[in-house]
Amino acid sequence: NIELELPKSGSVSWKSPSNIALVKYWGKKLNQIPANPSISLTLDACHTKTSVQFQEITQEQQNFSFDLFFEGEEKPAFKPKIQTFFERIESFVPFLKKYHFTIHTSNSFPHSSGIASSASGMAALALCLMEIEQKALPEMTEDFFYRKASFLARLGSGSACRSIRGSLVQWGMHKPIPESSDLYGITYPFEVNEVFEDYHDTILLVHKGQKTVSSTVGHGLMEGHPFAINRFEQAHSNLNALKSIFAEGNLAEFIKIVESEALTLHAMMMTSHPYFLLMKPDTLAILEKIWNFRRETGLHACFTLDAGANVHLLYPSSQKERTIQFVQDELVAHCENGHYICDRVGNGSK
Ligand code: 2P0
Repeated sequence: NIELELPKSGSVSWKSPSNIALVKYWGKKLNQIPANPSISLTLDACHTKTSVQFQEITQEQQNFSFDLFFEGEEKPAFKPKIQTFFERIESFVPFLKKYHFTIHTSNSFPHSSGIASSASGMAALALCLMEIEQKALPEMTEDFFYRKASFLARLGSGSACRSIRGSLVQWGMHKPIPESSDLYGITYPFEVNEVFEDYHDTILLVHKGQKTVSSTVGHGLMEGHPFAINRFEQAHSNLNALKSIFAEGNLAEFIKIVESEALTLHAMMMTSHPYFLLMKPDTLAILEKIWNFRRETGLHACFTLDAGANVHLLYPSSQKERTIQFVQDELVAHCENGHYICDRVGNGSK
């Protein structure tokens, strides 16, 4: 209930990366509470840049006041998502109705490349709002700043709470990690072998169009799903198993968990009611080729999948040359217009 001393106007901007989950968030409860814990690698090249100009409005209006520009153009179609976000966070951001906001946002990855911008976009917007709050409360700690940014981002899009900081982020209550929370992401608190510090993710763009079923709908279909309880338990046990794998840099065991998580995510989609399928024939062809490549070379390339047809090819930086050669020789043919994006683990938002 403190009266904040806020500036009349100003401008803030943040750049937030995308992230790729190793243990997947799939299923949620009310208020963006995840049904199971997840963990992700923060990316670097795939990011959203957002700037927010704020101008005090004299009369408090009935509704939120904002304009939204995406890559320079006004985008009314994107406004409802921001409107919903503002409604969800209103009670935590008391100045939200005191300003008119002009939001400019752009992505480093091509629009409709099949790479979701909700994680990076909501993270960047949440950080912009936190920076405005910080102007009124300059004594807030860095820890509080980032934790609340993650908390707000979660209310925009669940996975966005993992896009605030790097490089391995865990979200969702998990007993062996006492500091873990359903409300925000935390930097993974246990030992992480240096091999993961510069892990690479080459994103193979199999299908750039709109998905047939949104993630939000997919999450909803986990309610009453015949395999839900087992799946949620499995996420906990995979997170447990990853502890020594991260510490030791045991890539063979890492691959088993990461690929199984990706396939389980899609198995959940295929066995929900109604059932649906987001992989394409080229997705499966790529997975087969990755398995062959690994068998033939003994290298550690593995895949993971998001809620879509694109494939994330993960590998240690020391194996980059040979793996990129493989991508060019064998996988590019399965990508729409031959497109793929070379990304790697990053340090979080700036
Ligand atoms: C994840 N995904 O852990 C999982 C795996 C996609 C596949 O979180 O409804 O956009 O906004 O909370 O975060 C995508 O779902 O869903 C997602 P909402 P979100 O990354």
